[in-house]
Amino acid sequence: MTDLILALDPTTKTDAMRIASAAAPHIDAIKIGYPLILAEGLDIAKELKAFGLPLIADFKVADIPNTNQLIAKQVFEAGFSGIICHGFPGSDSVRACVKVAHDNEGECYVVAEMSHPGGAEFFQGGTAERIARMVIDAGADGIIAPATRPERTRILREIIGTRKILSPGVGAQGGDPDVIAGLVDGIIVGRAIYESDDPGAAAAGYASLRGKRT
Ligand code: 3DU
Repeated sequence: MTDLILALDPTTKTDAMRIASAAAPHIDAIKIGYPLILAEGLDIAKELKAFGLPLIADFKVADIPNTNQLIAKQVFEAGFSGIICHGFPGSDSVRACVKVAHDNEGECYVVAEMSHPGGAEFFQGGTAERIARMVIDAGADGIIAPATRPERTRILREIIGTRKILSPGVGAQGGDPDVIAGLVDGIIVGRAIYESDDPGAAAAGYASLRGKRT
């Protein structure tokens, strides 16, 4: 199954709720991060829970293990079902997030390689592959890998096996959903949905891709 995950990055509660409401019937999860949380506070998570969808906290947590676990506890207490952390701080930092996630029956995803052009500067050259291997050892639920570079995501799939891959970069960043959907477990789409005049129709436009991965 390939899920459609809405990256809900508008910075007002009014916009976030309007867009989430329109898109909800056509998506499988909502991902929020700093733009919305810094504008509206963590409590927005409780309101978004009303749509009955998994809620992923994209904080790209990247600190020492103790700070990571303090952050992760706040995330799951706020009602999230998943957290995204960075892998480069090391396996102990990742394990801290994984433990809190699993203690709360949630999931932890680790950024292996980023989707923007600069994402190729440091994550390539073997780093993303090492992070993906570490993710398996650390017991995390999956990785974040780029829709903008499907050839890289294909390599990471070979390493990660049946763990999940969630893939941002479709739409505004130029990633082709038809190419990536068959490779990953979830495509993450932000601006192509939330900047649309009709976010419901924009989300519905991805219907044929949901479930593409067998
Ligand atoms: O480019 P979009 O508007 O579709 O948004 C993509 C979302 O995914 C956005 O929230 C961004 O912070 C997140 N993301 C990436 O774009 C790339 C990554 O490597 C990791 C997360």
